[in-house]
Amino acid sequence: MLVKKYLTEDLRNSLSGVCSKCGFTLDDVIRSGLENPDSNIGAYAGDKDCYKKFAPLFDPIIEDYHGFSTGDMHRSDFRSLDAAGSAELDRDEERILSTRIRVARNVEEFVFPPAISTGSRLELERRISTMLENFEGELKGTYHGLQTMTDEMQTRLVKEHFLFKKGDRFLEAAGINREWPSGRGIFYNMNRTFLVWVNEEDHLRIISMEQGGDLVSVYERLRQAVAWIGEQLPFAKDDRLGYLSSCPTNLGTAMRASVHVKLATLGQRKDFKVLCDGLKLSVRGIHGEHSESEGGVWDISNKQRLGISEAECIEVLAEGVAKLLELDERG
Ligand code: ADP
Ligand code: CIR
Repeated sequence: MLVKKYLTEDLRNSLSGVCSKCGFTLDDVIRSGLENPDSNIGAYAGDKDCYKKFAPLFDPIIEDYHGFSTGDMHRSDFRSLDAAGSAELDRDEERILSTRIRVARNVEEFVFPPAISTGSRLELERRISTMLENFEGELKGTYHGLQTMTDEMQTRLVKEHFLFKKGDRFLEAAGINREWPSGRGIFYNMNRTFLVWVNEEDHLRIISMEQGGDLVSVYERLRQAVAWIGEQLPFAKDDRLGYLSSCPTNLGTAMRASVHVKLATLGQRKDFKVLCDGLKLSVRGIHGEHSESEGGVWDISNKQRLGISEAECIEVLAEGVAKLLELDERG
């Protein structure tokens, strides 16, 4: 756990008594790690100010996870992708089953989910859902609040990879699940290729996904939707750290581009995760974070989100997955 690695006794003493603008203390920041000793990171920010006030803890964590040091500046470059460029993936749908790209966003004028009040969460839900329901064309869709959704529908949406799961213990300990399910929900278009999670780990998780391995198509849909949403709801952003998220792993581009890929042979190797780490890729199971693989299918995504551009996140994924497929074939 990175909190354990970097929170020395001296640092703990120097940060005790420190409080962010929203009232977050060191105990609040590290509660998830304390309650879940198997955490990878163990820290969450209650607001933008946490990344400043608790920088002596966040900075080494950020450097360890993203390879981004205190002298570095993040530059977003959510430019269009060239279909003939290095973002092309194998189109064999037997191997690349589906592609999903999401970005996390928080709205500038509200504190982050670990610290948000009940009233503000509801106000935000109202503003976001009203805004989303103005989408036209391919992105046109409907907002479904969790509170009025049947259990059957919720279970089905989770199983089909569209909706977040209930009761994540890491988020629970961070205070993110308070008053669940009030103020949470999901927006999606008719084809379920464009989705927005509202008030889960971040105010917004903006998602584009589809079957197969067409990274460019998924990326372009997301790029347009994010630009449109950002015009209406200014996002929390920092000159050095880029877009700000509750969890330090999502800073910068806040982008996780993933494929569900079948690696029947390679996935069984003991050094599979180490090999992926070397390719700057993260490995998750078939139902997302903290889940297992099924039938040799893995969720492979870019690990680094900060200090590289959006386009580079996609290139890292495309190159890494091509390498994994090649190694899998060799057996
Ligand atoms: P996040 O990506 O927002 O960090 P998770 O790892 O929990 O969150 O994943 C959320 C959901 O998205 C899960 O149901 C997961 O299976 C699904 N998912 C992720 N990548 C893909 C993909 N490439 N194809 C289909 N579903 C995916
Ligand atoms: C943890 O610390 O493990 C959780 N809070 C999730 C952190 C982000 N996910 C990850 O590194 N795989």
